[in-house]
Amino acid sequence: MNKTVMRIMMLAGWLASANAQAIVIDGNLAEWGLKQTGQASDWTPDTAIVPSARQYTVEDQTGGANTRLFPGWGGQAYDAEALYVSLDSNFLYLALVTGLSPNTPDNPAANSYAPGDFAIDFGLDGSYEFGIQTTGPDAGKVYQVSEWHYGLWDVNGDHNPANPDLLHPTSMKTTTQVGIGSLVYTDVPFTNMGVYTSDKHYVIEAAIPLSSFAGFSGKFDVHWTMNCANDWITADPELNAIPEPATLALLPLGLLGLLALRRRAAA
Ligand SMILES: [Ca+2]
Ligand SMILES: [Ca+2]
Ligand SMILES: [Ca+2]
Ligand SMILES: [Ca+2]
Repeated sequence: MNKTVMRIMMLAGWLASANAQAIVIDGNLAEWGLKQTGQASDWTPDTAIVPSARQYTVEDQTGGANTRLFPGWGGQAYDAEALYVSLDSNFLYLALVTGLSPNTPDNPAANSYAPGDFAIDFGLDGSYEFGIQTTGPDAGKVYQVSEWHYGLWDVNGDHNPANPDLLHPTSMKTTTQVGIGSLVYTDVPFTNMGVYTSDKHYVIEAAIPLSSFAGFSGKFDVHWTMNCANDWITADPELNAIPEPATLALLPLGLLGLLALRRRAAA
């Protein structure tokens, strides 16, 4: 093996390892730096994984069904508690902690609402172009979304299902699938995260290929709520450059071209 080939292989290996964060999609958030010690600091992520404060939000609340979360009620059972976003050159990683069990029935007549989907707004302009399914057999699939379902509350936070706040989409209505990631929504709760030590928490952890968002780049907003939109949570990654798939595809060709030139020069 000549030196040029060796160098290119080393470069390829470095590129691969630079992409490989230690995030495993298993519903355990220890590698994000999150803890279960009964302290407020349990919610603070590792800055190596979540480098910017804009990439995560913590809104841990507590209380029974009559506790207001804003805009709606529901207490811990409907609490959207924390959302964390991490990116490398190939994947968008999401970690959500919530009091909402994935098995919560969707039965508005009984005042029960199932989890919604992740919604992604490129350009931070209030239009959510993409969604990630969080429950059921299609969990982890990524869709371009032309219509969303919405919750029970209007822009003033008043109960008004006929005129819901469009900035807080709940689940996807009309879609075209554009990608598939991996997603785990744990159904066995844990306790002792944060200061409300007996409250039960569930986790959604996901890895979504950036190729799903072909043609879109720039700043974006990740949003999640449940089907009533009683409590919602967002994070706004600062990263400006979601690489265009074309750029990624050209990279190996560029390396091959370099190799060919070197060979010709050596001959
Ligand atoms: Ca994990
Ligand atoms: Ca909350
Ligand atoms: Ca909570
Ligand atoms: Ca948008």
